[in-house]
Amino acid sequence: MSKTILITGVTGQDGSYLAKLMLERGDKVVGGVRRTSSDNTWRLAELGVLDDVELIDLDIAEITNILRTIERVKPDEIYNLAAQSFVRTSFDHPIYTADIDALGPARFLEVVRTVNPTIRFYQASTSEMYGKAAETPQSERTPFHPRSPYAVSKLYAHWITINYRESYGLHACCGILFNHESPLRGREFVTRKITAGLAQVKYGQLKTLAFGNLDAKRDWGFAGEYVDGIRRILQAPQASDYVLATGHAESVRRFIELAAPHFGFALEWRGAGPQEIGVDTKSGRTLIEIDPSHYRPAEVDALVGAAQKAEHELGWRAQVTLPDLVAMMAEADERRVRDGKPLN
Ligand code: NAP
Ligand code: G4F
Repeated sequence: MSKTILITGVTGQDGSYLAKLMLERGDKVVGGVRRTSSDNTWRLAELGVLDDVELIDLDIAEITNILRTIERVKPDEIYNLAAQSFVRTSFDHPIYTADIDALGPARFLEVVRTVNPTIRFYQASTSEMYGKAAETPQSERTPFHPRSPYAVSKLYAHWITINYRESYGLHACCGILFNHESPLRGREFVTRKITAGLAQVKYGQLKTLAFGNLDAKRDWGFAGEYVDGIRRILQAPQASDYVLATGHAESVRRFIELAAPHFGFALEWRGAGPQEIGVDTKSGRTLIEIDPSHYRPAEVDALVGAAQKAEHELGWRAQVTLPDLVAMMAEADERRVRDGKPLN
């Protein structure tokens, strides 16, 4: 039976892929968009679903906006993907980040409890909550040690979601998702910064790229298949929380090494620390530099997830490997730059 799905953050990477998936399944998709002065629906357009999603004005900072939206839309399921999602920015805007990332979900839960407690609610939790990780790999049972205002805010959201489930019986679930990327990833995140940046260097639009900590390790998967995991989490008969991850981690350095050949570069690292550079040995040009302003006040050194619970209970497993993901992103950015299309 067709359902009505409300997705917050529908203009983001995951929101766009999830909207497409739900539409393909025959559901009605209502997407929340916050008021901005420029159009940011390019991801929905690139996936070919812009005309099929009902876009509504929804800022999760505003509880009356949430209340009226839920009363009017009458969703069967809510996927709360909206967030100030950039970890580095959260150090400069900790209070704002808490307002959106911690209190935003709390506002939703309070409205759901009041208006219609049968609505299913999904909260976008994050592997960043493990931070200075107590064990490797990280599962649903691993203790949390958040290392940024973003992660601290998301940890509040995680526990308030569980609290409303335990206190009021809401069907409220958290997906603890490890990093997932795609050609639709925002350009401030390191993977897309690498593929879009190398494309621009290749076509002479940029001279060099500057990065922070090249040795941080992340468990990178493909967003297009993680949204199916998100959907499955909310369909399980018993509300619970699940890790979604590939189970493999690589460094930022390795991601750059995998991407460089797609643009015809033969990369070699020279020097160490903030003086380290990445050189294209074919041309002798410096492609990569270190800019310490990209270092974080507190770093998350390495994350790798154990998604066995999702595999056993939901039948979900990550399939796309890191080399395939890098190739997909590199090809998309090469095409955009070569054809003079916006990188967004
Ligand atoms: P994203 O591309 O940054 O998208 C975030 C979305 O939230 C955008 O649509 C943004 O709108 C919207 N938003 C921000 N503030 C809002 C507000 N006050 N009211 C309403 N909407 C607002 O993030 P993503 O990668 O798709 O991630 C989706 C969710 O999963 C986020 O909650 C993120 O923290 C979480 N998460 C992501 C990952 C990952 O690796 N991608 C991993 C774990 C968890 P604009 O378009 O106007 O900016
Ligand atoms: O790509 P990032 O900015 O992603 P980060 O911090 O892991 O956060 C992303 O994944 C989380 C899931 O674990 C989400 F919850 C969150 O919303 C977001 O989607 O940085 C990855 C790593 C970091 O260790 C960072 O220090 O890359 C390192 N890095 C090195 N140089 C850089 C850069 N990150 C960025 N963004 N830019 C750099 O120049």
